[in-house]
Amino acid sequence: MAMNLKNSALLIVDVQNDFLPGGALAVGGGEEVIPLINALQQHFNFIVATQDFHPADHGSFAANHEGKKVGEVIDLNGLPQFLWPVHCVQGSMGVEFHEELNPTNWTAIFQKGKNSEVDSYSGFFDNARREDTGLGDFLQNEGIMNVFVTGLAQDYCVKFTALDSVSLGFKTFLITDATKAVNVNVSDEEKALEEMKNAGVVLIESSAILDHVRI
Ligand code: VGL
Ligand code: ZN
Repeated sequence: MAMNLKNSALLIVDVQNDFLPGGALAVGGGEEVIPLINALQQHFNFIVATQDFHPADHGSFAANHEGKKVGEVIDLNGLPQFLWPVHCVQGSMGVEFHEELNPTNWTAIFQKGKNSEVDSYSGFFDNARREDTGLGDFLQNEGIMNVFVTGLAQDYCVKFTALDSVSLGFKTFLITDATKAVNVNVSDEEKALEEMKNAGVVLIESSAILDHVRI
């Protein structure tokens, strides 16, 4: 019998083909989070997914800046922008959620990165904090107080989603084994953990939820 965590939401960040092995921006070991996230879903009655959802002309793609390569940093409308390979383009296979990820109990999907002029790592706001996806109000209106973050990539979209979640007043948990980092630099994962911890994100392992089956 599954325990349902009251006033709690499971947030599944960007578990999309392009962030998984064979994808355009594959996160090493990314596929390992899928069975864990599916198991975790049994313990939540409120589940929300985010989806990186770029137009083909998105400003975060190196290919859209003449002479620029993946890994270079440019100024994109006033913000430093790390340049990525073309990924999660609307209408492509890469933008789709992995077929083994179970979407049957999702309450909503929040798409981000739709504005070509600004990147959007967090599921709540774009990187300039100008536009809001509506996720924060949605969770608040549903009486959610605790947010459990999982998915890809730990050092980008997961981190910024967790930090924004804290800043909006949600008690925020990172389920550390249900996320994987890109690690553009070797220590990015460690740094991201520190940053989240320092901001007030509580780090837990999936076993804390999965082994607690009393109702
Ligand atoms: C992501 C880089 C670019 C992510 C999205 O989902 O972590 N990373 N776009
Ligand atoms: Zn992206």
